Amino acid sequence: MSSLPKAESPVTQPIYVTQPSLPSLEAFLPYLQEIWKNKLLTNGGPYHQTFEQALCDYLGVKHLALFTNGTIALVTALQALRITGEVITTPYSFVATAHSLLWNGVKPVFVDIDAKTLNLDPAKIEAAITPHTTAILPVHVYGHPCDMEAIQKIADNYNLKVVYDAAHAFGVQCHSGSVLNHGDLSVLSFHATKVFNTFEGGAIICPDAKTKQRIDHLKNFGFVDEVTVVAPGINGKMSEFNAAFGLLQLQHIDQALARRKEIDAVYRKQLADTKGVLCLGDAGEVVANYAYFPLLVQRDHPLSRDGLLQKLKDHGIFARRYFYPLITDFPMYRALPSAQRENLPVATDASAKVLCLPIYPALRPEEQQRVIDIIKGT
Ligand code: T4K
Repeated sequence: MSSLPKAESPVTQPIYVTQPSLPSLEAFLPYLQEIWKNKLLTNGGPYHQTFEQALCDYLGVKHLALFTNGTIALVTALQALRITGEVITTPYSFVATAHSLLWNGVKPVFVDIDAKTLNLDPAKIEAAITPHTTAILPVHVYGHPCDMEAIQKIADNYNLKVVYDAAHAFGVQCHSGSVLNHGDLSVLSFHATKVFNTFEGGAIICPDAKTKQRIDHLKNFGFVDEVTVVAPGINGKMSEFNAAFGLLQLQHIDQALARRKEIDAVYRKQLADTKGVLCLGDAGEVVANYAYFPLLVQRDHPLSRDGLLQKLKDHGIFARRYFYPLITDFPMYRALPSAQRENLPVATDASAKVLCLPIYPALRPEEQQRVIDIIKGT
């Protein structure tokens, strides 16, 4: 008996939560030829320089330092500001957020999130501040901006630094322009799964040239010149391959964001009256990036969150539980007093309900409809 599909049954591809947008291979070839010609593969080559400037222009920021990935950028951002002691952060994020604190020998203090945005709740920050607190590390989860005004007010009152994990927030704008201009530093990720990708990559947005210079030294082992090392820096440099790819990707980003917006609108429209599911609203951003589509599966849905996840999987659709487990459930964090579930009821609840649905430019309308039909139980 043959296990091949019958001729009339369509062969369906798996549908992942995301898929990187890629330009045509032919379009990338001239960039590769240039790299081959220059023989400059990394350490701040010509593409690196051009890409930094192009990103500043596109994002509406003054200074930006490219990195090999978002995690090393986060670690370096904290190092650059000489953060020590305790830092207030969210349990509802990718584990790299809290890991960046441990890599700096800093103790994370977890604070619960806001039920509407799933971002760090500013109303709960003050109670967690101790004489050892030096900074706040909030995350613009799913690209929805934090309440940056409230966070900055607290930081100013207590003389704390603010480093935003903006891994999801490429291109997001609030009333005052790019969200990336808030806080002391913001950190982007250009990982393959992000709205804008350079295979792997990341960046720190810096408020001034002096801070950028310090960060540039730190990402190059601490070298200031050939014979001077000023700090125990790391190798966080972006290669010419990734920078060249990023430059090419920038040409297509607006188109990609527009397609994401359409997909987001279809989900919202079709799922609005569906029993047992809630679509997360925006957080007041003026320009969104539709990086993720989080759905909160309620108790009155015929299936549990994990039941729905499995049903989708059975149909070749790979939704993801971003963010389950909570960071505070991982062994290196769970013994901390702030990691206890009683301290984090909103995050615990969201983590049990969330399911991120497929959203990426190449998602075809009929594929999206399949996802919707399964959720609606039709
Ligand atoms: N802060 C926050 C808030 C973050 O979300 C992240 C990263 C960071 C910091 C750290 O930034 P980086 O150091 O990564 O630059 C993914 C990503 O690896 C991670 O970058 C991301 N957050 C996190 C939310 O998601 P996984 O383990 O879920 O990825 P994975 O490999 O299961 O991929 C998900 C789906 O995407 C796959 O099922 C298929 C598709 N995919 C993935 C890759 C890698 C592709 O189609 N092509 C690909 O190349 O962590």
